[in-house]
Amino acid sequence: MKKACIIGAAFIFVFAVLLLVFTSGYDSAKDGGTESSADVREFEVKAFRFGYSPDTITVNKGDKVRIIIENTDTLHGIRIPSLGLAGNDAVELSADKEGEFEWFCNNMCGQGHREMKGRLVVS
Ligand SMILES: [Cu+2]
Repeated sequence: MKKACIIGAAFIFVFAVLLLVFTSGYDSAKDGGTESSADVREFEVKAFRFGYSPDTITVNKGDKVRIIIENTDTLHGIRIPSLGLAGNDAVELSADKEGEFEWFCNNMCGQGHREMKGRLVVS
């Protein structure tokens, strides 16, 4: 009978420890998520026939970046083929790789479409 009590107490102890580990792990993951979403660097880029303003954005390696695209005359968007990204209203990325990444217009918008270019610089 005494042995059963000890086993029962051990179970309760293990359960309490697991609960503590689980809840503390959950809290820190939640805090991390909140922090990272607050740390996103936002840039507004105007897209027009046939260019971007600004046409160069410079960020630091490791930054979380959101480029918000304001299509001023018709639908343009941004496409960054070297990063496999494209968006009409916004492009989001983690700038994990250093370098210069050229972007292009994401939608056929007229004769100057192919000349529409910009640059994301990660240093
Ligand atoms: Cu275009």
